[in-house]
Amino acid sequence: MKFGTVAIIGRSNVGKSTLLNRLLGEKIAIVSEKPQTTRTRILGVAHVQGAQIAFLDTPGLHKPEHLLNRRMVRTAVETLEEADLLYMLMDATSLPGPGDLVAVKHMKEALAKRPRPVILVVTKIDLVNKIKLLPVIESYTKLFPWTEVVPVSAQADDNIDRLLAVTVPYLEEGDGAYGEDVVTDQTMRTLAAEMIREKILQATEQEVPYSVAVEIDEFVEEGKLTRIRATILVERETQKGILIGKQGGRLKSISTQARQDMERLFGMKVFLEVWVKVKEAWREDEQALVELGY
Ligand SMILES: Nc1nc2c(ncn2[C@@H]2O[C@H](COP(=O)(O)OP(=O)(O)OP(=O)(O)O)[C@@H](O)[C@H]2O)c(=O)[nH]1
Ligand SMILES: [Mg+2]
Repeated sequence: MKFGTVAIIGRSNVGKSTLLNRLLGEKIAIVSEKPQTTRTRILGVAHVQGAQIAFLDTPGLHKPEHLLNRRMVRTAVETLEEADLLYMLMDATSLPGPGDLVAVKHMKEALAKRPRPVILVVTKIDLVNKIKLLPVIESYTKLFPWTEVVPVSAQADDNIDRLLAVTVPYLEEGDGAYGEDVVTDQTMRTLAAEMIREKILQATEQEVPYSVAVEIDEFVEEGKLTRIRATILVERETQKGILIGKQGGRLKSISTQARQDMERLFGMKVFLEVWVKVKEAWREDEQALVELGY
C-alpha cells in the first residue's frame, strides 16, 4: 500500500478544482469561470489500486487585495509547504503569464525549505488543437526542471488515468491515513453553502461574486427531508439588490439551482430558504472571516 498528500496548486482559474473533482469522480469543490472561486483548502481522498492519495485543492495563488485574499494565499502556501508531492497546474490555452510566475515563485520558496517532486499538469488541452499544444507545453516546461509533465483535460477526462499512474511511484510505502469510505473533509453544511455560492458566481458579474459569502443558519435532517436556512452576505445594499433581482427572480433561480444540486449530492429532498444580508467590508473583518471558515 502507498500513501501520500498531493497539493494541487497554481494561479486562479487554471482548473484546480475541476481536476480535483475528476480525480475523485465526485464533485466536492465548486467551479466557476471567475477567478478566486476556491477560498479554502479542500481535501479529497482518492482510493486507487494499491494506493490512497490525499489531494488538497487550494485557492489560486494571486496578488491579494483584501484580508480574505491574504488568508486565501496563505492557505495555499501552507498547503504547498506541507504536501508530500506537488501538482503545479498551468493552462494550455495561454502562454506563461505573470500569474504563473508568481505561482512558481511561491513554489520555489517552499521547495527551498523542503525539496519534493513537482508534476507540471498542463490543463484544458481539449481547448487547444494538437499543433498549437506542443509549443505551449514547451514554454511551460522551460520555467522549472519539473519531475514530470502531464497534459490533461479534466473536463473531457483526458489523460487523468495517466496522471494517477505517474503519481503513484512518488508516494511513500504506508497505510492510508483515511478510512476506505472517506472522500472529503467537507461537511454537508459547508458543501451546501458552497453550492449556493457557486450558483451566485455563475449568475453575477463584476464585484458581486467576490463580495459574497454564504452562512448556513440551520441544517436539520427530518426523515427524508433536509431543512436548510442560509444567509448570503454581501458588502453593499446595491449588491443585495442585484442578487435579489427583479421581483426576487435572480435569488429564486439561484436558490432553485442550488437546491437541485444539494438533492443530487445528499440523495434526499431539500427545503431551502435563502436570505440576503449586508455586512459591510466583511472581507476585511478578521472575526467574520474566521466565523465563515476562511
Ligand atoms: N474546457 C475546459 N475547461 C476547463 C477545464 N478545467 C477547468 N475548466 C474551466 O475553467 C474554469 C476554472 O475552473 P476551476 O476548476 O474553478 O479553476 P480553479 O483553478 O479551481 O480556480 P480558482 O479556485 O478560482 O483558483 C471553469 O470555467 C472550468 O469549467 C478543462 O479541462 N477543459
Ligand atoms: Mg478552485
